[in-house]
Amino acid sequence: MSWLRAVMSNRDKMQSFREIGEALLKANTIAVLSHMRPDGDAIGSAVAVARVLVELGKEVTVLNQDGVPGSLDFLPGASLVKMPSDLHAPLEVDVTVVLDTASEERVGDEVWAAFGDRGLLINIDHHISNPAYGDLNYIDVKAPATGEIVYDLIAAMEWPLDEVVRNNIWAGISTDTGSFRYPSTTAHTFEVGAQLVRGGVDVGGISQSLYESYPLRRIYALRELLKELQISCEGKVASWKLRRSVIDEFGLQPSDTEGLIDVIRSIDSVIVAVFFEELEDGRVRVSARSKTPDADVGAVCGKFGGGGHQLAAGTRLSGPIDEAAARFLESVEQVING
Ligand SMILES: [Mn+2]
Repeated sequence: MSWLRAVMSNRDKMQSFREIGEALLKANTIAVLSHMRPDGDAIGSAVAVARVLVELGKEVTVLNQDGVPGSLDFLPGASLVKMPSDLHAPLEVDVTVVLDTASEERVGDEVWAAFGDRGLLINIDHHISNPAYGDLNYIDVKAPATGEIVYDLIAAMEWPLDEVVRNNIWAGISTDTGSFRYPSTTAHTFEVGAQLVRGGVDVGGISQSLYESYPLRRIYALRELLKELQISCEGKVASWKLRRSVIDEFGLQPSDTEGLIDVIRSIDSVIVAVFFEELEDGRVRVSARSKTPDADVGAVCGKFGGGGHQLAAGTRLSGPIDEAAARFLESVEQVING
């Protein structure tokens, strides 16, 4: 299995927190990156790392191809995150840290094109499909969020954990664990959470901003999606399609539909939930969620050139959306039927 090989080789190539920490301390200029269409963990871990490095006296540039989505711009320090178009000169740094990003491609071409010199590449992540593309790598596939790894790095180095850092790490862990609910959540996750809360985290405020502050258009999108609900494989597979017409009608932003897949994943008989989204270029973005490692959606997405974890993965397919969905669902049903 390719992901297993990737994990084995990851282990060979893994560095310690100390080695990564020392490399960061030696640098003067540092770029901090995370994946395109960023989620709470991508933004939270990038802002947390950037903030610590600023406090250590480093000159830090945080870049994201799509910038901070509106749903996350309440996070303290979110304004640190720039888009490639905000830069006026090629970026030349001693070290580039890539967080929460399974492959170099997921950073995005526009970000890489902004560099004159990216220096030493440090790759910190928790995706099982990560091939350890950095010069230095820390990949912990058991960590439920990159934010948790960032916490452990900061703790190991005894770096300052100020309010901005604490709140951003909390947001990353909270979003990637479904509010400390997913099976990837460990005792250590709660210990990290406890330390963060002890230091001071606005638990209620962040939860409200993350989970109870949706724009109305998200609910309109949900109404349209419910009309598209498709149940197959004797109730074990649920899927829906977000069509371009709906995206245009309600002016949906990519982050508006983040997490809506959980609505169909929560159906009792469902093992695998799949979300198909028609992209502007006619391609189809696929997000898949599984309730059991036996129905490995990471492997299914891998077959289609994507990646992720056993329980959460994604890929992109060529359109049209109905044909793409049929092709993908056939593979899902094969995995479920063994
Ligand atoms: Mn993550």
